[in-house]
Amino acid sequence: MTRIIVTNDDGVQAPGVLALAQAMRTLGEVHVAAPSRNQSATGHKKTLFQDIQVNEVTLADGSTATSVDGSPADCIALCALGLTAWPPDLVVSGINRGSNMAQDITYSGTVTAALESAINGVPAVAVSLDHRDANQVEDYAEAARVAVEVVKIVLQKSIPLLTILNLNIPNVPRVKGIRLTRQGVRIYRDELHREGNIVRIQGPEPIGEFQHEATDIWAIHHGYASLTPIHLDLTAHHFMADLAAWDLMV
Ligand SMILES: [Mn+2]
Repeated sequence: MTRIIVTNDDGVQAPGVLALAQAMRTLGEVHVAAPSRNQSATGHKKTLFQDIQVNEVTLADGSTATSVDGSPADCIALCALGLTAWPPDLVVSGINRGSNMAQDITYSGTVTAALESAINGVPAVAVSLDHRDANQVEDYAEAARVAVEVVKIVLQKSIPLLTILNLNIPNVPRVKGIRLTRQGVRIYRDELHREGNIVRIQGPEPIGEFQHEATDIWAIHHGYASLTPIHLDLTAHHFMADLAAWDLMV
């Protein structure tokens, strides 16, 4: 029996994780272990030297889930340490409310939960639904359908060590198809809002490399699902030769 652990960063009661768990149940046995609260943009946070509360909770469809008062990566780290039966065949993280493309992946709890799984030797897929228009309802059904198609193949193949798949889906009734992409570049337009001693980061949606067809951003903006393999080796291999030419002496 295929075993899948489902997690997210929007919190255990978010609609996206329920949609993902229900979709993954068509492929195997699913255990949901997700943060008790919204942990979006907490990055690869690991809670050390601190107590973490864990509770069994009931989701909207009556199924049970493990609620962890920690980060998305904590959920997976705790599972890997024996909170649940480990290893599963796969960890799937999402469906996130909002895309995780370009540099977003370093902020994303959705992606970093998947990376934590890769650190613990289990292949993982991060799934995010692009959602830029606040007036538009997010539709997790199509994202769940695409996730099932990707996960079906992942369960038959193998992913290299310390590597995950980052899947983004546009908020459309039907995607045009799936594109294999590279991580694009986003330009954030954050602004500092200040009232006395209180500051807040906010601003319009980032802009990005719409013109580069090979990128995740291009695919999403053109109605395609985007699949990017990403890995934990952050070494800038393309800079190694130039750096060597610096003739550093110590
Ligand atoms: Mn999120």
